[in-house]
Amino acid sequence: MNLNPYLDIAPEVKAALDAGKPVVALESTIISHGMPYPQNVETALNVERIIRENGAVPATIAIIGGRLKAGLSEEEITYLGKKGYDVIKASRRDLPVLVARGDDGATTVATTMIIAEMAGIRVFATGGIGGVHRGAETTMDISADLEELAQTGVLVVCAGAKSILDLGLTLEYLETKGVPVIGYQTEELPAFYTRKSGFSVDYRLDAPESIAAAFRAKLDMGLKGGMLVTNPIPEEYSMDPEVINKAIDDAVEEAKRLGVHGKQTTPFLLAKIKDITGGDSLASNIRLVYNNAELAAKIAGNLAK
Ligand code: PSU
Ligand code: MN
Repeated sequence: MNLNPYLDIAPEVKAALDAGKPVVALESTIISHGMPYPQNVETALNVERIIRENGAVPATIAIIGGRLKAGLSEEEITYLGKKGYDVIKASRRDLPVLVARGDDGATTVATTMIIAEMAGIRVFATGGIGGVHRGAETTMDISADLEELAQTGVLVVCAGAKSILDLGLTLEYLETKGVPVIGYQTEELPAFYTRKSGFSVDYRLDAPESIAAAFRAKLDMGLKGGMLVTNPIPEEYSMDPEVINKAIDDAVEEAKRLGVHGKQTTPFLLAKIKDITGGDSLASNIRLVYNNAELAAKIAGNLAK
């Protein structure tokens, strides 16, 4: 099973996969670049606990000392959380050099999907994916996450897309690439901090079983690529749309003014939004990740049946 010479699957994860038990992959850029220390480490460990409570085995993914890791220890998660921005944010294009020079890397959605697939893990929970940025018609800033969803067979549970992205263009891109966008108990694409965006998902599915069945069909047909499941933030943790949209607009404006670009854009915007909202956005972000972990574990449980 573990055929890739660069891949280390943690013993617990390997045992679960060999036994056909449910496993849920988790990314590490959300730890190093998505949240500040110590909330990042606390959240990452809680997410693992929630996945266990819902009957699956968590596999947090990262690159450590040039090794592709599927399943991290608490020490490794703490290490990445403390190192923060000093860990290289690793998307698909970063893998060759980081592995060859024995470096550490925090995996984005794209890289987590790649390593999950290598390990044989089919379900992945996160907060938000990268997408087509606002202004992409001139900057060409389109996340490699979208191309990965087009080609790698992993189901990703997220809380929709936040309006640091152009939601309309992100959906168009996913449509072109043949990626199904599923709304869990919703017809409307959730907007991360809020439950509504004004955009429609492709299909509303109301049960983890139905989502697992759709993904199973995709795998069985040999259709390349993943599936995006969008899960609205629970009402009680969602933010006032006016407050959060103003914060996002201001953050995007500031990024433009400072000339922030490339891989710095998403982490810059997340940190700025957190500052502007006085930490309220971070609290919501943490809650929606927990909510996604629970749903992903249930989907993985059904997929393993
Ligand atoms: N959105 C979030 N939190 C995150 C990210 C996105 O709400 O932590 C991270 C994820 O790791 C995602 C990456 O894969 O940012 C996208 O970066 P880019 O846009 O540079 O591809
Ligand atoms: Mn980008």
